[in-house]
Amino acid sequence: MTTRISQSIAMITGATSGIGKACAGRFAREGYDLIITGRRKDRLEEIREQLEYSFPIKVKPLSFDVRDRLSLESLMASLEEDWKRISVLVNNAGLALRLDPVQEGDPADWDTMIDTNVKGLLYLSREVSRLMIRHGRGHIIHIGSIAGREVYPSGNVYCATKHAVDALTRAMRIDLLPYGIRVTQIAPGAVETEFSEVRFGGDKDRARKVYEGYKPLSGADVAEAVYWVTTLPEHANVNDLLIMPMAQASATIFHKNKRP
Ligand code: NDP
Ligand code: 8X3
Repeated sequence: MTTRISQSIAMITGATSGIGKACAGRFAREGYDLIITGRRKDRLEEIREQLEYSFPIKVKPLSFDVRDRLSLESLMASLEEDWKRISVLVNNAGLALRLDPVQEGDPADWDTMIDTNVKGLLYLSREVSRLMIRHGRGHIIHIGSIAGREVYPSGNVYCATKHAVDALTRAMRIDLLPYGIRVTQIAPGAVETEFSEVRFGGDKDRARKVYEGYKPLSGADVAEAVYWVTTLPEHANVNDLLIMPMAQASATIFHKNKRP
């Protein structure tokens, strides 16, 4: 049976948590139907229930690992035609693992970061940009990072993946230019999500310290920027947007005192 859906569909990767989950809520508020992705099926299902209960929209959860190209391709191919009319893709799924100088780094962590943040983004962009070309419209938004502008001590491979996201944003903008597909990068500074907990292998205390003494961005702050770039007139595009907490001046310079 084909589900009847509206014309505006946003596909958001890494929607089970943090920035991606906030983006799902933000686009839902505007009446977008959503394809939400992530590996954690139970969370996707909860988010689907909650958003469909709160807003008059349809939500399709697609659970896959962005590193698994074959599953990703087959899931995308199996989407009903109506769901293939994706107008906004937010390439958000990503992670950092540990903070180690390169000589002490674990190549398995490097593989995970490169495969997720760079190759996963590419695999999905390839599939979705083809659909957007077929439908003659679209907007691809990459979640980059201040780590894609600067490097910081022991950030080596994570920073390299976000520099790659920056390069791919610019390269894809050129490739997709003839098709009227907008390509934007939103590059946040510190955002309080599960990011640091993941980076520090589940160490909640160490993760909490990253955000102590200042007010970090929230997922909702970033989602606001993501949604805003989609609202500009069709002839205008935000190529790149760096969004930081007021208390952060660069990757490593923070003004820390008591959290308001
Ligand atoms: P979270 O850890 O809260 O969310 C990360 C999301 O990515 C989860 O939904 C997770 O879903 C998904 N994900 C991770 N690996 C995979 C995978 N292999 N396959 C599919 N989905 C995956 O962190 P954030 O919300 O902070 O991170 C979102 C993006 O923002 C990342 O790209 C990150 O690099 C970037 N960023 C974060 C900043 C921050 O300070 N927090 C600052 C700048 C950029 P699941 O585990 O269910 O698969
Ligand atoms: C996440 C922010 O500064 O930890 O991209 O790299 S940072």
